[in-house]
Amino acid sequence: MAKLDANTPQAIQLRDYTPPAFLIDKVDLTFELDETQTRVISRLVLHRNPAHPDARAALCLDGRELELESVKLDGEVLDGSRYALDAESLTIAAMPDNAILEIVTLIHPETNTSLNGLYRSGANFYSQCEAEGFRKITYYLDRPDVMARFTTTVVADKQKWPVLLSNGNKVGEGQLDKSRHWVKWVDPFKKPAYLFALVAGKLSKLADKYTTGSGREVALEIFVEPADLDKCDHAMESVKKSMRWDEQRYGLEYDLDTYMIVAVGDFNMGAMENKGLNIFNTKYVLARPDTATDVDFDGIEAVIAHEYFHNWTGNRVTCRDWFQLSLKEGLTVFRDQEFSADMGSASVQRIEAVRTLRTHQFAEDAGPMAHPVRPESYIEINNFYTVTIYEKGAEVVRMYQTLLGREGFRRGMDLYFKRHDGQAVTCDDFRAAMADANGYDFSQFARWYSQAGTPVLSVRARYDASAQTYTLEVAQSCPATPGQSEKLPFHIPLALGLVGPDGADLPLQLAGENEAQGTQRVLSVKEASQTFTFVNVPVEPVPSLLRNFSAPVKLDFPYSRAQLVHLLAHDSDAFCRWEASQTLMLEDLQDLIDAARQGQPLALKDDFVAAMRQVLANEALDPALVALMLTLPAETYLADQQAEIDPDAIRAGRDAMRLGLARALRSELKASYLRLQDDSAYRFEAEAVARRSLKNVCLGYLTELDEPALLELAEQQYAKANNMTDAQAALAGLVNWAEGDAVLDAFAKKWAHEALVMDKWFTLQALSRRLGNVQQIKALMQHPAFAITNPNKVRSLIGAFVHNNLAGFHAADGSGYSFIADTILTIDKLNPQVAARLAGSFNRWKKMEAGRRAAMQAQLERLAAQVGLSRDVYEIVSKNLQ
Ligand code: B3K
Ligand code: ZN
Repeated sequence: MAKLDANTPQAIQLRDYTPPAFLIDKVDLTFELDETQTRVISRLVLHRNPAHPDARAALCLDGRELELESVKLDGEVLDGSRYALDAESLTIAAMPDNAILEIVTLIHPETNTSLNGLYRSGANFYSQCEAEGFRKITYYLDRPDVMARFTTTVVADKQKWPVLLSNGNKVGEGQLDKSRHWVKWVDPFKKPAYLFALVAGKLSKLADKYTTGSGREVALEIFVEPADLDKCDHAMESVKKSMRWDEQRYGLEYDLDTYMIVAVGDFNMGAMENKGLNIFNTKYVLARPDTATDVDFDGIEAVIAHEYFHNWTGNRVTCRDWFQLSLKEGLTVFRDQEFSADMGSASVQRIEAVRTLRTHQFAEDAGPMAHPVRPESYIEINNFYTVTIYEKGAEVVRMYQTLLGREGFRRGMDLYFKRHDGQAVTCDDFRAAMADANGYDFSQFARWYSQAGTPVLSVRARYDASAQTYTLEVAQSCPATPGQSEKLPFHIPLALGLVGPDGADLPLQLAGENEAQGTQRVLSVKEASQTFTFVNVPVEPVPSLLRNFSAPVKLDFPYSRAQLVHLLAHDSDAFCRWEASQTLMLEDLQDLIDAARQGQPLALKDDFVAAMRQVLANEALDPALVALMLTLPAETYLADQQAEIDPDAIRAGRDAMRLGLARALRSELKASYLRLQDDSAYRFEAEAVARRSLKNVCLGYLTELDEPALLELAEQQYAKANNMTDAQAALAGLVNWAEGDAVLDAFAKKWAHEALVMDKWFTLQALSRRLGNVQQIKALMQHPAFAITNPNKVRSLIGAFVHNNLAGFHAADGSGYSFIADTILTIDKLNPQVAARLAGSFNRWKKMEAGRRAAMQAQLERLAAQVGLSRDVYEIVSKNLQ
């Protein structure tokens, strides 16, 4: 492991938070853009912060990779003796209480491969400042609790960069000399530097309008490369739906005259909520039926909504410090989930969110990077844009709503905005608003923010036929996580119903209540163990627990198979119905995995096959729900259920279940597949999406069977598909067979010039049983469509392989590990954020069987010994080795 020396990156601690020594009222920026260098002139109006403990503190501005040209304090040029400069800061010791500081720096966006700060993509300029990218543009107090009013003037060659954009409203433009023009932007809202944005280039625009509830007209503009202008309609519709929804649900209106979205192909994440000028990965803007799948259309709608919703939850009210990241991210994910639930099927949306949480966040919470929703320390903040901050954070916000009801939650939101508009605040401030608006005690609830790990909720039931009582004994515990060995009880909302023998919910009356109150209740579980007794229960029910997944916990209840089959058939809660199918499936999968490990024959159980047959035959069910019930958990999720991971046994067990179901249900699958055919034009509507999803799940099973006639079904579907959903699904079934090669070639020829479609082509191969191996991945990295500098390409090929192809990545010869370590080292030099995400592929190493564990450890130690590792990769590697 790396030695601790002066160069070892140090952790930042929440407990060290101090208010800034200075506050900035106004920022005037001028950018002179050019091919070989960009000059940034910054004029700051600042004053001493009375809240800072030291009234004579120095001004210490953040800055990295900047060339300083000059500093002027109140009009006077400072010579080098008046300030101190190092690799990360510019410090002025002798500062008046009020000052105007003018700083000129030179930067080099053209060589900036980190895609953080100002950078070039193609011939255009784009920026990304969250979390700490603004310090790569100019010296500044680059922290979210410093909120200032920004004015930005951009000067550039008019031919090369005709479109010049920044935050806020455009207030002027003109010609500077023969070749150069300028545009000036004013953002009337104060904001932290992480929300600053600048875009310059040759871009085409899709324009539209939106009238807010109060009658103000907002110009909507989406900027893309000219070739992509025909793929923006869905994004534009999504913007309008989001605006309408936020007005109706939360009474929140947009606040500037223009709302702009820019799409760029080189981008580190999904999108960024810069004030008035959102910058998006092309993946979350561009869609045409023939280039994008239903999943893509859905993702675009959700991410557009997410970034738009940030305008209030993130921008108008922002975070005091980066430990509070979930204040804006958890809340905004919750808001986009609720929006998506209203746009399509709420239960399908909920099940998908739970699946993501379990597959990715539960894994994170059980590994070396486990951290609370409000972390206590970090080395590199970019490593903390995690499923815990986002998805578990959203579950925490959802629990307020589950406990308070929708109206109570809205009262809390209203108070939050009333108190904190224009401020940088903490998760505790949000919790206080929820509590105060409702007179509700959320003090114990605070532990959801401070304790990491996934709680286990154990429930045991007792029916007393003579007393007609049904008693639930509920106990909770939470495993140790790094730095937290002991956990205190959480405040857990447990939503439940009791399902009678006829399948109907029974009325619920708790002991001590005069009469029954509804058929579904939310119990507040607060103790380590607690008992709830229902009275007047005439028959023994089957408990339907954790309805709609009311808390991010693991439920432990000793259901019999017959009880699960009963819930699967009758539960009025769609989530619990799906959950029953998953529990049955998981039990049998585990048996298959164990059998595979012991070299025993792999056979499915009859009652399980019968239950799946009934699900498939039930035409009254939403086809999307049927599709979800027939979908197996991911290999990685299965891995996380094992005491020790044997990737080959998991692959063998999971494949056996797919093949077994395909064989047993061959005729039903084929009949459903044929019944769900739809030759009409593509529409992105819940019903059509649901039918396609079930149809393609059926095709997936059918192509497990190595029968020419069934593979032909997939070939025909590919040939006549009028949309990418069907084309991709057909190809996914074919890539596991030699028949797939011709189709893969045809696909690559057809889509060579559509970057996002080629990403799908890479992923299909990375996940294929037949092609997903190191040798093939290395060969694909030489393909002309691949680029190691492009995050989408790295994610779709290498990321898909190491994160989602368990058996391929963990090949017994260790080739996956040396390959990924080499790749991390190469990419770390270019883009540390992307490299660190790949390093996460080591997070399961301690749970692997001995041979792989040793091979992974060797590669981790090799990485740790490297000189000049970024702090991003260093943090992941060192925490893995702890
Ligand atoms: N707030 C951005 C994420 C920034 C990531 C910085 N490494 C996107 C979002 O959550 O909306
Ligand atoms: Zn966000």
